[in-house]
Amino acid sequence: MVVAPLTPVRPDCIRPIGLPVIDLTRKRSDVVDLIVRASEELGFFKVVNHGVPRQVVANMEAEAFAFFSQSPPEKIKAGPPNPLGYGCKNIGFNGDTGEVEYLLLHTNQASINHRSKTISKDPNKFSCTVREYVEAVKDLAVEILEMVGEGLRLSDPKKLARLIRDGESDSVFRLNHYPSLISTTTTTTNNNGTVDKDNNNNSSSSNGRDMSSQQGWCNVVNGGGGSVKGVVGFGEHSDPQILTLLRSNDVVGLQISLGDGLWAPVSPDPDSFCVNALTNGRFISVRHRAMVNPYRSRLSMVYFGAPPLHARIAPLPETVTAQTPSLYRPFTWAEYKKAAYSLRLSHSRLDPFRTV
Ligand code: GA4
Repeated sequence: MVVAPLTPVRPDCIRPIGLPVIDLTRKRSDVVDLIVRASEELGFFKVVNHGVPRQVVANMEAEAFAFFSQSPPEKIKAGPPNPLGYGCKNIGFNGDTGEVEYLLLHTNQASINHRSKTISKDPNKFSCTVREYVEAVKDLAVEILEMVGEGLRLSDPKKLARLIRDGESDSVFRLNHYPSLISTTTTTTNNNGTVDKDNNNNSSSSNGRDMSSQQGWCNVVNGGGGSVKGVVGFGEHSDPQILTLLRSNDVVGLQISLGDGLWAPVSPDPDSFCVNALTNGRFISVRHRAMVNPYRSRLSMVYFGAPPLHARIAPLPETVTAQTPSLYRPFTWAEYKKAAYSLRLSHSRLDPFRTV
């Protein structure tokens, strides 16, 4: 079933802005202040000097590219995405689509070991690489959440971090591959197992379609100020989890929403991580999307830090005041996740739990 996009993409909607970049080797109290400010003002920031070893990142990237460069029948062995597994073009269960292929894994080690058997010809190497990467980014997520706890002056500043450190945490790890549109023959497989082939020849409409009339296409302003066609790889959404850490190769594509249909491009920096987090409306859970780069394939590796399924989620008492009353009723992570999967990508997932 093909469902029309909920939000039509408006033309010429790109506004470059300076995004906060936080050096984690600075004085801790400064870092805490910067994290709080960025989370309140934008709901998004980058971290550098984060301590995740370059080699760990490089190994993960190599495994990811090795997986995505396989033939469609090989990749399909790791699917279908229910929601874990290999997916192509279909996102979630409610008709969202995008020009992306992905691997979605649970961060639980037993699950990684099990999945690796259908993902790689060397499952031990793949699962070790994922384990090292996930452990390193989880440590970074814990460090950031501890600082969020300090910045929010929580009576127990480590409370948030403990939710994702928990052995039963429902955190997931996602590898997104956005094949380029031009100069190579891009062969992707949709979830029905059929093969889509695009023989690109240096023209953004080389496949004979009028791209501007296609779902998800819009005009974007390129670096030189001219207008080029853009295609959405992963549509506008906010992440349901507590904290997201995204690292991409040096290919532009990620954009964050500034509201009113304006989008700020995030410059790619393979040495940094992009971060977003949320709390009772005090911090913004930034809406974002990923565009396909016409010329180069983009790869993002995304860690989503989540609590255990049974964990009760309620606004932190410290964020609830007479002026800022509780916006949401308490719920378990399992309830929230179920609601999230019943909605479209662009829907507001917290709405079913709103009190005011
Ligand atoms: C967005 C964040 C994560 O990528 C994800 C996504 C999930 C999926 O791709 O299966 C969802 C999406 C994400 C939010 C709403 C639902 C669920 C697709 C979708 C339409 C893995 C997650 O946890 O939520």
